[in-house]
Amino acid sequence: MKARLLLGTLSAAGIALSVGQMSATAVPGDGGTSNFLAGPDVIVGAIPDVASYGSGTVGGVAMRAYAFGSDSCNIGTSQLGWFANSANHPVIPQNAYRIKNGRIEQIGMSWMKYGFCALQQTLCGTCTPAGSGCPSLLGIGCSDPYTASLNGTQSSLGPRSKVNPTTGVFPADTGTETATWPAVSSNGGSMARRLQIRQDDLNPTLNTGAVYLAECQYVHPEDASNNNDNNNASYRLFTVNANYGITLTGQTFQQKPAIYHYTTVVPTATITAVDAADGRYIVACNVSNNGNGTYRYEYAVHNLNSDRAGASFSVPLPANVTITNAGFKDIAYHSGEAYDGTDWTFSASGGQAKWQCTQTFAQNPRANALRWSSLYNFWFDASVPAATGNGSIGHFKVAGSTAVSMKVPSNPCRAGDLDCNGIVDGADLGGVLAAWGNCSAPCAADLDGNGVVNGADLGIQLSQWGTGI
Ligand SMILES: [Ca+2]
Ligand SMILES: [Ca+2]
Ligand SMILES: [Ca+2]
Ligand SMILES: [Ca+2]
Repeated sequence: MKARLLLGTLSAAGIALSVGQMSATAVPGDGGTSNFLAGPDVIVGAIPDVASYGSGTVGGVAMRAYAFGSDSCNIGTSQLGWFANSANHPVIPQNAYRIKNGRIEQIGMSWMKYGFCALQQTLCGTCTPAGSGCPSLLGIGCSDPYTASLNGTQSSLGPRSKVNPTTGVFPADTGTETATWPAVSSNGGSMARRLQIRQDDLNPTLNTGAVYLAECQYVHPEDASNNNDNNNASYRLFTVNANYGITLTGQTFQQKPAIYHYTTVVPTATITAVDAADGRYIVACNVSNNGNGTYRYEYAVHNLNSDRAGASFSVPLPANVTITNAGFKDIAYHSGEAYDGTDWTFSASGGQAKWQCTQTFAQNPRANALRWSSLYNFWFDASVPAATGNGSIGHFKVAGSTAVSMKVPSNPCRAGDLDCNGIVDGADLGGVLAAWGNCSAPCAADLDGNGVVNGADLGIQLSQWGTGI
């Protein structure tokens, strides 16, 4: 279990400024999610460039492969290990997301780049070098660049399943270890291990108005053991041209994953960071009026670094709320990463709408859990507008769940609807008339709560007559 010291948005921004992150391609800020900076603390300072590896067919689907560069910084107070072919260096996954039609979804993921030695540069301000050349430590305040071509080098990309994202522990990438990884040649060729995105998810004619986001994350055992691992993802916007060329645009948003950009594009959305016992989830939610008596509920759940992972997502559901058009979207692992991809099932009963992984950890440790550095979508239409309530992320590797404050369907039972069926009608009127006169609490018909059922209560009820809302 981790104890985390959370800083407010203002103080976190102040720290970012103090370490000089106002460079040309970097802006400070983490939405208040960063930790105290004692010990080594690696972040992604910038996502400077992109490499393209053409197209291929994976599982019968036209796919494109890319890699993003990543400049990391040690903004902590001690040096960070960067020993090649050991268990003490960063591992670096990349992701791509798209915000379109009110939804943010993950459209791509890569394997993890295994780090090796660190240059001692100054992207994030004053650097105290850990040595000359490319030593096996990243000095305090120093930065280390990995170009896109390095992050796209297939031989130094390993499976995500090899790391515990909570502790940052992974096996050393010795020759013996890397020989166990699924081979490039039989798992996608030039597409293998790299950031794969479906061609249709990028095609400009199919994605008018889409906003695209590149994300890089560093995982490191020393950063994690010092509880500095909630600021390890950064993102940057990109555009796509008709030839599937990618251009990075604007500044790198440091120390927060791409899901934080959702509210920029969808201003009515809310974002909530919640810490499970072993790691952090970020939940985005937006509710919009469909204009036909129903409301669209959109949820995106991002697992930043929980090894226990998510096995279900549930939303409380008051009686008499009608749910339609429920949906789910995950992201496919690839290149021989041995995770199942079966979509979660949906049910609406027993007071909750719930999506659930089809297998438990005991049944299949490789089942389709919501694992670290990935984002799944959940949505439905409901017959009522939103209220604030608690959703729940059920855990995969252990029992239990984590509550999330978010928008949920409101209770349709309003004043005068004595039988709470969503409509005020003669049945409810009968209830008020039957209770006419003195009425001691609890008395459902005493709508203004003054101890007597009379014309005032009747007036309230008549004002609510019909289906309301
Ligand atoms: Ca960190
Ligand atoms: Ca799936
Ligand atoms: Ca009623
Ligand atoms: Ca009354």
